Parts: sequence; structure tokens; C-alpha cells
Amino acid sequence: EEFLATVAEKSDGAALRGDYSTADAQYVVKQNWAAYTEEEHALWRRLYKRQEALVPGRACDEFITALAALKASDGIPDFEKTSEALEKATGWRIVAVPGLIPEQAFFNHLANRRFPVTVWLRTPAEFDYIVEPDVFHDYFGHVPLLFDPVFADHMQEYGKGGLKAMKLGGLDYLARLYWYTVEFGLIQSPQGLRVYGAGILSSGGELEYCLQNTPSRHIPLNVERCMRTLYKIDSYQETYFVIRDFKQLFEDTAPDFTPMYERLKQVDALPANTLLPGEKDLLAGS
Ligand code: HBI
Ligand code: FE
Repeated sequence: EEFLATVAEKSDGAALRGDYSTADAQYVVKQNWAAYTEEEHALWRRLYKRQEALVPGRACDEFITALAALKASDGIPDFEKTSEALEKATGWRIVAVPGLIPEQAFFNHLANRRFPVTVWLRTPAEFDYIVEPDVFHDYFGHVPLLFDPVFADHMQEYGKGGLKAMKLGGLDYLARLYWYTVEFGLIQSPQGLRVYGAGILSSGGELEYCLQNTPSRHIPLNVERCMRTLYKIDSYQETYFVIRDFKQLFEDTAPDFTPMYERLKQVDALPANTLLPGEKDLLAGS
């Protein structure tokens, strides 16, 4: 209830979407795949088609390969079938949830190699933009990279880190790291910058925007710097943090953040458009 109140506040008094009445203690529901309408499957196909066309040359190779193997272009996928394939690949499963769930439950799922995927799909009017995560964002954006062994291990570490952060008063900081990596992260490739963040991968506009030389910055990921940085939830990001590879993400997320949280509590947060002395936009002049 407290959680629902918090989210309702965040979204301007609007009620949280999704049906929480049948959720269990871990906020898991039945997907009820047979209940999706033909209109919903058709909207999924339209969303999928647009994103699929934008992905080549923009998404990282790991995402592109896994997405193709998922064969999810025909309609909203049956989570059970995906879970079977995912479990064989990396030991992860996906669980159906009504929408945003409390942090404790969210982190607990990740720490146990379960990824929560929202069951409902946006309306046609929300084709380009949606505030809360829906099944298209959660599935198209997040599920493919769970097939990558290193990324999959990193997500589990993040879940464990989240449970720890809740006890240490570090949740705001860890949430910023999640935002700038799992949701809006870029990765270096021999061919140039590529996208691995789910918030970008499931967005028509930002997938094009984020790799261009725009007013937004593209800087190498430094965890403490990232955790200090505020983020935008209602516009394109003003800063993108770039990793070398998924191994860096795993190694940077695994340490004990207790001392870092203590240092961060002593300093002010940085605005989303900060460029510190010595930092340079990796796309400047391109
Ligand atoms: N619940 N379903 C869902 N999906 C999320 O991405 C999510 C959540 N609850 C909490 C949460 N994210 C955040 O608190 C963390 O990512 C930081
Ligand atoms: Fe997400």
C-alpha cells in the first residue's frame, strides 16, 4: 500500500496501471496469454517492426543475435516458452508481474535469476511514448540480453546489490547506476558505440538520438560519478555512460558499495547535463 502510494505520487496522482488483485507475495501473477486480443497482438507487431528496423548498426551484437533467436515478432510472446529457452541458456526465467513492483520484491527476483515482465501492453495512443514499463519495454528491451552469460550474471549481482543498498541507505545511488546502465547504457564496439540499455532499445526516438552528436554527452562509465548523477525520466537522457564490455559491468557492480555510499552521502548530486573538468564527449567532433 505504501508502495502504491509512492508510485501514485510519482505519476502525478494517477493510479498505478495493472491489476494487482491476483498477485502473490512476490507480486507474481499469471500471464494469461490466451486473453490477449488480436488488436493487442497487432499493436505488438507494429512496435516490434519499428524497433527491429532501427536495431542494426545501433544495438550491440549480443542483443541482435538473441532477439532473432527469440522469434517474438508475431505477437505478444508466451512467457513460459521464453522461460524454457532462457533457463537452458543462462539459468534465468521470466515471471509475470502486474506492473511496477516494490523494490524488495524486484531485487529479490533478480537475485534469484528471475526477471519480472509486466503483462499489459500500452494503448495505440502510446505507440511512441509510455511512462510506466509495459510488456513491450520489459520483454523487447530486457529479455534478449539475459541470454548473454556475462550480462545475466551482472543482473543477478545487481539484484543482490539492491537488497544490500536498501539496508545501507544507498538505494537512490544504485537506482541511478541501474538507470544509466541497464536502462540507458551504451557499449563500446570495434565499429563504434552501440546500445545495450533497455529503455533505449524499446524506444523509437531515443535509439536514433542517443548515438548522434547531440547536446547530450557520451562519457566512459565511472560508477561513483554515475551514482552522483541525477537523471531525466520524461525526456531523452542528457548523459549516456559508455562501458567497454559486459565484463566491466559485472566487475563494477560486484564490489561492496558501503564506502562509496558513505562518500556519496557527503556530496551534492550532479545535474543530468554535467560535464566535469577533464571529461570529454566521446562523440564530440564526430
Ligand atoms: N518493478 N516491474 C518492475 N520493473 C522495474 O524495472 C522496477 C520495478 N520496481 C522497482 C524498480 N524497478 C527500481 O526500483 C529499480 O530498478 C531501481
Ligand atoms: Fe526497464
